[in-house]
Amino acid sequence: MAVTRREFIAGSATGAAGLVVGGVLGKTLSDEGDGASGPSGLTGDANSVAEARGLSPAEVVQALKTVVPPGRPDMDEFYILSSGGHSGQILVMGVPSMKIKKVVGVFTPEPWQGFGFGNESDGLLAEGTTSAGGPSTSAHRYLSWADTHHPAISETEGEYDGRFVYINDRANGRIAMVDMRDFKTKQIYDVPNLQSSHGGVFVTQNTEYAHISTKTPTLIEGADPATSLENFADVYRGYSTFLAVDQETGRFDLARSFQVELPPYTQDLADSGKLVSHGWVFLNSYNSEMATGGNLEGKPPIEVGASANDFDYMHIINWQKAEQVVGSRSVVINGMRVIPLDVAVEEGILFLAPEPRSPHGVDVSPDGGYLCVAGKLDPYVTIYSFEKMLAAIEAQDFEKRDQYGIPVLNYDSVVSGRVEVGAGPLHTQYDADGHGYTSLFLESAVAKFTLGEPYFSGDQAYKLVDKVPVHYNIGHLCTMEGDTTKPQGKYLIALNKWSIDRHSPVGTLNPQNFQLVDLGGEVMEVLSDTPIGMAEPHYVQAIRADRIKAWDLYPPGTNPLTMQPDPNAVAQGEERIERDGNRVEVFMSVTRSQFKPDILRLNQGDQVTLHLTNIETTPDATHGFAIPRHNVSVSLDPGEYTRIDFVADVQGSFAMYCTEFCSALHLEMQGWMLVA
Ligand code: K7E
Ligand code: CUA
Repeated sequence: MAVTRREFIAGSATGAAGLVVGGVLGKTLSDEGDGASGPSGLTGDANSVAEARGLSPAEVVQALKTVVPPGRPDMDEFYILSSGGHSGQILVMGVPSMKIKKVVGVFTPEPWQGFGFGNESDGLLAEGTTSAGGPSTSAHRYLSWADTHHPAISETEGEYDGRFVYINDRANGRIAMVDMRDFKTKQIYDVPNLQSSHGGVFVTQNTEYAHISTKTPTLIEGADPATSLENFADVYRGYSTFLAVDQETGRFDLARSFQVELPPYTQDLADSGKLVSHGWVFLNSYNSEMATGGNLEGKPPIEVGASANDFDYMHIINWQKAEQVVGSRSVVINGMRVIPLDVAVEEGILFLAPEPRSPHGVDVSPDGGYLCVAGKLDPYVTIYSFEKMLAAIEAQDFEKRDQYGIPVLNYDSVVSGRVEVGAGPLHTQYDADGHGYTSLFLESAVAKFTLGEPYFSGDQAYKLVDKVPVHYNIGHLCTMEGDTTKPQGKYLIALNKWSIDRHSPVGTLNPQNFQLVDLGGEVMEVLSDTPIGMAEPHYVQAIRADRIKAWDLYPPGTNPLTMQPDPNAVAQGEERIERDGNRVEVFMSVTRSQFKPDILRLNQGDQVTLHLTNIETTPDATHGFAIPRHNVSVSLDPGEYTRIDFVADVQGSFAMYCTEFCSALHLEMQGWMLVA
């Protein structure tokens, strides 16, 4: 029998996120029944509004759990940093509101941030294109798109510390670093020996390293591409890359970085050990068959070939050991120190463990003791024990060696439990109480299960305890800080690939659908749907809002690329134009509501450098700077310095202007560039 809305308000609804709604709400709402009305045309108290909008009691509770009222930003307890998929960017959103706070330009030009339109970010994008694999073959000067997949927030003791975030480019084997003080990209690194990368991105427990590995194996230097697929096992290799992190700047210290050579099994998702498993990393692979396709050449397609064996291999890498031997036993390939496969085996750096065929996620539990592997084609989550792995390694409990001589640990010796969760399991995250949450792609659901000791024992361990449907085709999921040593529980976000009927129609390309799921109650409950209208996000990490220490102003004259005052920045009164032959340097200040100088007199062919400094000291007093027909659009936050280089090769009069509506006289914030 349906509960009327009035009964709901008077009665009591309990729910999750630890909220109890009932008497108090009923009283407050009734007491406020003063007939206030707004432009929506809705009048009366909360009961009447709920009734007029046709909201069920459950929907009212869902809304109350997620609403962030005007002026109460602190009610978003968490930030999520989401990959922007093939937009190449990062999305920043609030939880539980699920409102988008920012799109961060990472690998793709982002005009509103002036990213890739004439300021130094152009250089950043170009630098991220040429260090490996040769220059871009596209018409652009640089690769101007990417497929961002896996963000990795920096960690201290296995907890997010809110300093940096790393993210990979699935398409081109690159990795970027974003500084969380200003949420801007500082470095893009085109990783040598990686043509593409997928799920192998994470940081080690204290951000000693940012890790990125190959997806599709790379053709080794000098091998003939034409015959390479016939000799696949010999001429292709995977690489596990450890990029040492400079703790001050978050940048990669390439002199201390290295790779471990891997067999060409198509390494996929990966995770870092933590606490008891600190010092180790774990990578799945899904094509130990080394199938290469050829469906028009009379061979099975890759999807069939890669699923022939019952088992694939988890790669178990001891990076602390690798760190010790890299100085003496590595070779340099394309500028990167590489520990060859045979050395990795000899030194006890690399082991394999069988895993049910075509695995997807491998996710380390908060205590570091378990690894949950989800099987894609297998309805189970297979739970490995790190302790058992160590014991098997020590006892040389190997079932065989693979064709490259890598020891394969005995499956039965390292698996501690299996849980049947449902169809198409992909990724697992955790709460603080020993539960795993696994996304079920084929079933469009999230399954919740229990881990073993020390969390659950006897019958209670390795049990499916709850399941909630999601809409639809979930890929990753994310519990709050759920891949760290300190999961926060509370909410889960389902990253759904399909949305069909969940949003108003916007044409034939549907948005992805983020669903917020409440973890606070007896059973999981979906609270909201959020369309992501700009990309297909893959992984998301959720960090407690109070861990973010973002700046609201730059110190005067800061160059965001260095985060230091730039020698070419100006203070008020230092504005000038310096000419030396056809070299022209302009030192311009930018403030409400003028550019100074506001007239640039140039000769055709002049080589021009504009040094722009926003001299504002008021938060949010951002200005833009655009030159028509020159593809120049920069954004200058208060205190920010940037630089633009170009050749004034077109005669004419060009009206420069500010692109941010910064003041009442914003339209007057303009100037002239005269090229004669
Ligand atoms: Cu499963 Cu790129 Cu992490 Cu997508 S990957 S789902
Ligand atoms: Cu500055 Cu508009």
